[in-house]
Amino acid sequence: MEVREAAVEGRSSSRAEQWWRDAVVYQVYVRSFADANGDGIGDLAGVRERLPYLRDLGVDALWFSPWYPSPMADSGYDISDYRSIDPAFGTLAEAEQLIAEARVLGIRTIVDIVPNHVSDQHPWFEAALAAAPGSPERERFWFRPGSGADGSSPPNGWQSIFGGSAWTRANGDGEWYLHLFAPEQPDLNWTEPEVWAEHEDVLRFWFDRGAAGVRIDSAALLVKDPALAEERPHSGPGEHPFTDRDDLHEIYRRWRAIADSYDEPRVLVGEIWLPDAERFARYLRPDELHTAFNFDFLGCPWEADRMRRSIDGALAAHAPVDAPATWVLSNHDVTRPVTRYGRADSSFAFESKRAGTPTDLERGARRARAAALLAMALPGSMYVYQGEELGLPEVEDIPHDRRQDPMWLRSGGVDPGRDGCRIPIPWSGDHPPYGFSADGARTWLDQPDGWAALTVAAESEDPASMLSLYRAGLRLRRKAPWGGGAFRWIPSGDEVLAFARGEDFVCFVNFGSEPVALPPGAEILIASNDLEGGAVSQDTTVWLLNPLGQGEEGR
Ligand code: TEU
Ligand code: CA
Repeated sequence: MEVREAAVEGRSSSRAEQWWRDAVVYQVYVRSFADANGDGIGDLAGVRERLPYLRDLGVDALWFSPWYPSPMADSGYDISDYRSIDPAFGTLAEAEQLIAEARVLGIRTIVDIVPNHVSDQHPWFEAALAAAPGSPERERFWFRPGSGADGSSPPNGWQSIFGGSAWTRANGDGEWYLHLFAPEQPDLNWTEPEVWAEHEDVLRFWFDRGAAGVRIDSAALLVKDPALAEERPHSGPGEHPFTDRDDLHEIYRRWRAIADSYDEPRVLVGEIWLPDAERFARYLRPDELHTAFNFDFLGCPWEADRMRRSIDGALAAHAPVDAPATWVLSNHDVTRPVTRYGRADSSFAFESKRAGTPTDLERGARRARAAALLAMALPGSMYVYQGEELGLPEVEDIPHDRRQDPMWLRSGGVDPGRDGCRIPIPWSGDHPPYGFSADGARTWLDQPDGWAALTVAAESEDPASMLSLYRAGLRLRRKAPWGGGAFRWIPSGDEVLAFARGEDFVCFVNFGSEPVALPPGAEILIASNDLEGGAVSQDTTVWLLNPLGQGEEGR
C-alpha cells in the first residue's frame, strides 16, 4: 500500500498528508448513485463498478452519506449500528474492498459520522425505553418528565429542525425524550462519558478500515444546556441552549488527537451551519477540525456583490486559524443549483424553500456552470454532490405518496423537503431507470421522463455538457495553473468578479448583462460559456493565463 500511495500522490509526504487542503471531494448518496442488483436502490457494488467514472471525473476523495444499518426514517441519518453496512447497500467486507479499490485509483474515502442522535431502533435507545426513569440507560439520552399538572406537555418549548416539538412522550411511564430532528432520532446526552467513549471507538473502527476521514453530521448541535433553558431571541455567542456551545470543542480536540495518531493522519470535516464567522472558525483551530462546510457560499445568491462578500468573509474567517476554506454549491439537503440559480431569489435557505417557485432552468444552468468554475478556482477544497456534475435540476413534481423526507412529512407538506435533489443518477439510455438499475426496475424515487440528455453517456459525448465542463475544469484545477500564488481581487466593475492567484492566473466572472472585453494578450484556459467576439457575456466565468503580463508588473 505504501508504494502505491507514493506513486498515486507524486508529492512529498508532508504535502500528501495535507491533501485535504485543496482536495475535490465528491459526495456519494449511495441509495441514488448506482444499483447493481436491480432492486431499485443504489448499493456499494454499484459504486465499485463506477469507480473509473469518479477517477476520470478527477476527484480526490469520496464522502459517503451514511451507509450503516438504518430504519431509514431520515434516509440513513438514523443509525442503528455504527459498525456495519445496511443490507440494502451491501456488507462490511464490500465497504472495505471499496475503500481499498478507490485508494488504488488515488481516491480517498470519507465516512459520515452522526454523533448528535441515533436511531430509535439503536440498542441503546431500545434499552432506554425498556429501563426505568433515572436509570443509566436513560442517562445516555435526554429523558425528562413533561410539564403541566399531569406532565402531558413537553418539558420545554424547543422545536425540532424538522418541525413540531423537539420532544416525544415515551410509552408507558410518561417521560419525554429529546429529538432535534425526527422522533426516530433521539438525541444523545454528551455529558455522559460512555457517549464519548463509544464515538471515539467508532472513529477508530472506520479509520482502522482505511477511511481517510469523517464528515461530522450536525457538528454544532451535540452539546445541550443541561438546564434546558428556552431559546432566547438574541442569545450571545455560546449561549444558545443547543447550538454552538463552548463544551463542544473539547469533544473535537479528543477526536483530533485520535485522527493525528495514524501514520497518515485522518481528517475531520464538520457540518457546521453557523452565521457567525468567528464562532465558525473556532472549530477549525489547529487542534480541532480540519475543515467545515462553507454554507454561506452555498446559500449565497448569484449576485456579484453578495458573492464577493461571501468569498471575502470565508477567506478572512479561515486565515487566522490557518484552515482552508471549502467551496460547496450543493449537497443532499438543498435545492439543486441549476434550479436555485434559475429563480429570481437565487439564495438558499430552508425557511424560504417553497414548491412552485417560477424557474428559468436555462438561465440556472448557465449560472451553475459559471459558479462551478468560480468554485474550482478559489483557494481551498471543493465539494461536488453527485449529479451536480451532470447539471441535474431539482425534481419538484414528486407525487405525495412517493415522498420520503421527514422534512416534508413533518411540515405538513409546507416544506417541499429534500427528495427532489436525491433522485437516482441517470447513467445511460433514454428512459427511466436510465442505466441506474436493470431495465424495467422501479427506482426508490422515480426519475423524470426527459432526462435522456442528462445521462452520463449522453453528456460524455457532448463537449458542451455540464459533465464535460466539470471534467475539463477539474483536470485543469489539478494542474494548479495558479502555482502557489496568493489570492487577490483585481479591480473590476460592480457586475464583475475578478481575482488573481499569483501573477499568471486570473478568474473572471461576469454577472452583468453587458459583455465585458478581456485584457489583450490573455490566454483563455477555460470558459463556462462561449465568448462573444472575444467578450465575456452574462453569467460566464473564464480562467485566464498571463492576463497581467502586459502591465508594469512585468516578469
Ligand atoms: O443536516 C443537519 C441539519 O439539517 C441542520 O444542521 C440544519 O440544517 C440546520 O440547523 C438548519 O438551521 C444533517 C444531514 O445533512 C441531514 O441530511 C440530516 O437530516 C440531519 O443532519 C439529521 O441527521
Ligand atoms: Ca440495489
